[in-house]
Amino acid sequence: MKLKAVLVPALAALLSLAAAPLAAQCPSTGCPAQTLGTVEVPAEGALVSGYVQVVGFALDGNLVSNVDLFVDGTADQNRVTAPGGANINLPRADVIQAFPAYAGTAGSDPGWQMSFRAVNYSNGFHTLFVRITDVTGCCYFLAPRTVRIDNSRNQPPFGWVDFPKPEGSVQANGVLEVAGWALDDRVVDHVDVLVNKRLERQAVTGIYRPDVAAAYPGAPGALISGFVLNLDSTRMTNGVNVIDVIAVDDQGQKGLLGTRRVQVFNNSPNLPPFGEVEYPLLNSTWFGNCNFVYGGPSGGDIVDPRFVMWVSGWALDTSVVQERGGVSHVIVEIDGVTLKDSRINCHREFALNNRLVDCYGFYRPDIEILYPGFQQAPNCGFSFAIDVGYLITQRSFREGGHILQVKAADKEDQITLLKEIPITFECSSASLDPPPIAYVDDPPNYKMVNGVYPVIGWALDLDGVAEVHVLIDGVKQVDAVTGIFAAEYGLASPDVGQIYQNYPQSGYARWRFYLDTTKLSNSEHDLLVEVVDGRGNVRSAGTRRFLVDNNTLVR
Ligand SMILES: [Ca+2]
Ligand SMILES: [Ca+2]
Ligand SMILES: [Ca+2]
Repeated sequence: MKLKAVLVPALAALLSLAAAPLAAQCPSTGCPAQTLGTVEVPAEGALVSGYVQVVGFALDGNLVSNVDLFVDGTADQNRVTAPGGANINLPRADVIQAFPAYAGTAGSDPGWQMSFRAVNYSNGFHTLFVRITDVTGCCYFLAPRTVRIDNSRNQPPFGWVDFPKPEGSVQANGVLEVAGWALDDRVVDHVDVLVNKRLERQAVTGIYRPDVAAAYPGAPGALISGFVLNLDSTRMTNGVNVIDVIAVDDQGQKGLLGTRRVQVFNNSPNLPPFGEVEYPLLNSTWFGNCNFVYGGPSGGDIVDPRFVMWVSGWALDTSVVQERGGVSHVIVEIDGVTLKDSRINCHREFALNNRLVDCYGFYRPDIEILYPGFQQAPNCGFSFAIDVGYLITQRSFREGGHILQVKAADKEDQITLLKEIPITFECSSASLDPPPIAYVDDPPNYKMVNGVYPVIGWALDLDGVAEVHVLIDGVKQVDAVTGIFAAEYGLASPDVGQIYQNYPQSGYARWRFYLDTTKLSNSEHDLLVEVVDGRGNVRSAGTRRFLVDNNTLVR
């Protein structure tokens, strides 16, 4: 916590720093008499280059609406922040602890953060002025800060380690996620993750970070500045392990992004599997042909191959006793009744061109990238084919609501419920409107999103897809880029086309929707995909849960 270190002296000097009355353009009457705040970073007289982070806090009791940075003067032409350029209203529990009178006021999240490019200024001393404006229009400047710019320096890469959080302990399933972002004045070449001062691996870089892009508007790489690496913590010793994350630029210049001391506590002899059910979405409708004459070509449970519904995802396992770990099988249940067990049901399905179905162990190189070194990666995918017409006509499941459960078991028979998915069964022949099927590729389930986020997915309907709508918590959303209440539809989807060959548009079923998450609260939300089909039927095609956090730059 870089900020905590500078805060103590800053607070001591604070009362003498507050509110220099420079603000000619702000109203002077009816404004709070007392204002507090300071520029915490950079320090007075600091030598800076590249992207210069400017960080601090401000309190006047009202909600802050704008924080602006000026260099070498307070006139409009000295202003360097773009409108909305500063990240504001960041929680700062440490500040409120020091000034408890402001707890519960509208301005009780007093942190702010922004940046400017040193290369826009000459070498030598420059003065930074920070103007705080609150929602009532009152404004004031914080005490100015002098820095020395040296543009001949190659700035070391900088950034932040979001996970593990400071003072964190590792989850019981043995996965230690290391994630954050890194930027450089030139280019970040790679990000090294060290465990106990020894290089463990390079992280996967290029992860989408619109929040970082918002805070560094002049940095071309900021939008894809994220990195992630998942480590198998069972390979670490129990007790405190030190994680260092170091970014390296193209000149070999290194920057320490953060150090985390994590308590690894894998005391159970065997840890249960973990993973994700990627398909279907929550609250999907599964439909089948209930008029088909039973007795499919293979005599199996796929009767009408045009109406196959899929359950897919991945599962991995860790184990303290290495040789006994590993996922043994994956089980699909409806309402607690076992439907499929990959150990028993994995087979080549004649009705689906001899495709392997109901199996665990599919190749998932994308998961191996995120979980390198885990046993069974990359062969950790599962996929089950389900014919709802068969279930309704032959297995006595009723039309209507059911609960789908997907479980993974390891070789020691430790079983994890990966996910529970409410699902509706329907006979497509009973209604003249076969329901749409859809998916959200990004964000994945429970991902933290922020800024203007491009939501990507696909949608199909046997009647054709006319429009795809995105609803958040039941409210239809407008695309932040196009201004239209519908997603852009018709992008290439060769992967979908392969699986759903009998659907119209299946090779061009992908959609994209720019969701402005800054208008949503920082909490959990439901993203519902609604499809208008070629005959004008409007139906929901499933829900994705995700988390909005537009304050992820909080230090
Ligand atoms: Ca550099
Ligand atoms: Ca295990
Ligand atoms: Ca339809």
